[in-house]
Amino acid sequence: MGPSPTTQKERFARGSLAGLLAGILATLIMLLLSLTIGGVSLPEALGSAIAQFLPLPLFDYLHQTLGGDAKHYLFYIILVGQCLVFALFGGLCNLLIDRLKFGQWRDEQGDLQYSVGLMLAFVLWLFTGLIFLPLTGSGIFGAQLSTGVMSTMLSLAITGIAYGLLFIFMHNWLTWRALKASANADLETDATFLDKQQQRRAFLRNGIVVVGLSALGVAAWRFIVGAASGGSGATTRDPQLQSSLVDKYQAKISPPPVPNYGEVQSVADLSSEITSNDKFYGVSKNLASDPTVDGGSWSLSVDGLVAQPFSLTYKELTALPTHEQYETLMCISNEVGGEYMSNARWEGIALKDLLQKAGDIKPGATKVVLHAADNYSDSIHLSKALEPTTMVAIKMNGQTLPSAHGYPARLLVPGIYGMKHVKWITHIEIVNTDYKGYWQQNGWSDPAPVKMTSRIDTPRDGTKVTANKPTYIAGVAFSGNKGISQVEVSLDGGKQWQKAVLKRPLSALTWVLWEVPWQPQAGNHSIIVRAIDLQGNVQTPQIASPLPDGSSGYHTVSVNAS
Ligand SMILES: Nc1nc2c(c(=O)[nH]1)N[C@H]1C(S)=C(S)[C@@H](COP(=O)(O)O)O[C@H]1N2
Ligand SMILES: [Mo]
Repeated sequence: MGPSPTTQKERFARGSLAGLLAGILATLIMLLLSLTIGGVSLPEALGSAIAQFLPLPLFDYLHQTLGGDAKHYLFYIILVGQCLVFALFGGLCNLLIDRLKFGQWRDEQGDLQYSVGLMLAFVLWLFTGLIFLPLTGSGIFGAQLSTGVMSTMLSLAITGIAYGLLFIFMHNWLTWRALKASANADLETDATFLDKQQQRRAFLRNGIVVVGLSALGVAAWRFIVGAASGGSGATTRDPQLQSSLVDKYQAKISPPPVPNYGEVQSVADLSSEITSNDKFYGVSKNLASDPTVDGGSWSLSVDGLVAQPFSLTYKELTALPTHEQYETLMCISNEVGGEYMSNARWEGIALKDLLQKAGDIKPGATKVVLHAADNYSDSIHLSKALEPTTMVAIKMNGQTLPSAHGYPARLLVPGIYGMKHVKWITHIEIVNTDYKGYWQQNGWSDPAPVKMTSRIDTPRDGTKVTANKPTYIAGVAFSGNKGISQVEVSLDGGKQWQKAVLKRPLSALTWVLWEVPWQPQAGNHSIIVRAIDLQGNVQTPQIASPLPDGSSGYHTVSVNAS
């Protein structure tokens, strides 16, 4: 046995370990570049492709078990996968490099030349740009991404070169360590030398096992923690109760109930009527990082089937007349009783005013498409676009629209799920086709009207309350742009319903806070809530999961009073 790795296995193992270490560092560099100068993020590109092509039932299952965190797990798994691919590249490189006859790649000690690293970088660069990215639907060198071809090429080159050079460094360092170890071993007996060899191999194997297991462990831990905290979104769990609710269901009450407006006591855990910007729920398709748009160079173009296409700078947009409105947003993937619902005071320009600036709309136009800086898009019907409450918002609760919520501008389209409230808008296009947006290509509803929902904020599910002490059952109810006329609570499995007091809502487009005083007797209690809109439509007890057009069913919490 010589000092440098001689067997194929040893070469592959050393190359893989060097590749893994270099790959972890290169991956960090890639993420850093993507966060700072807007370089390409390969895990992001692959993750989007996977999310797009995942069969719907599997997507729905993952969404239900993992909730909104699903995309983060996907991202972590892909990150680990990327590091393993880097390891594989390193192993193969170390195995195959000596077969290239047109050069001297190694010195007598077994060290690799740095030119090998640059070659490796070039091969990886071509592979990702010409094969990997096109396969994920991102185009040659990310031509389809908002990142742009130039930054993609550049950031891939930096990442690749960093990987290549680090790989050589790690490889040679591992060789040097092995040399040192075998030099020591030469002084000892053959038996101990063999031991050392075995130890080294065991060390390699253990290293890989440890990395793999810790990744799995982190994923499992997050899974458990996520599942435990996601327990608020529960409908009735008792099938008998559920079928009796469905049997007794009366879809419409006419005339509609007169709202019982009054004073709602502030109790712990009841949502505040206006959600502060930092507490407002956030959802986006982007796995790792949302776009940060520079307002100075940003512009918004309005074109398509209009007489006079135009575009506006941020300054020009914000100089237009604005109006204010309160509106609650809810994500279409919100479970019954879920947290993806918030309320804010928005300020912006009516979309119809912007469209008017573009002159006559050409005959045949049917839809308005909103394109965004993160390659997201969605469409609304022209009639919806012309409603006075459909706006391009630039402020949220009196502040400039925060980056996470769509700076410089986002769409608000009341009555429709959050999905169509396109953030980071760059381009508004009037079309005569039945355009399908990002989520519609995944099977989610296109009209996507908000389904009426009500949520018990307090008491929380599975908690203990004090028996015989006066308290409140309270929460929120929301029905898009249809308003709420009544909220009812049942403590006896839906036989009797008690009317809640409603806080007069801030607008016709927001949720309503509701409350029922309660003095629980000792024992277990199951609390069910339902709402009725201003037209007399009663919330449906039929249980539906979010895919494809929003969840339904009655939110139910169980508590023990003692
Ligand atoms: N550009 C862009 N806009 C987007 C999304 C996105 O991924 N990209 N996600 C949509 C979804 S699914 C929802 S629920 C809302 C959430 O808005 P918020 O994060 O301000 O609450 O934004 C919508 N607008
Ligand atoms: Mo959403």
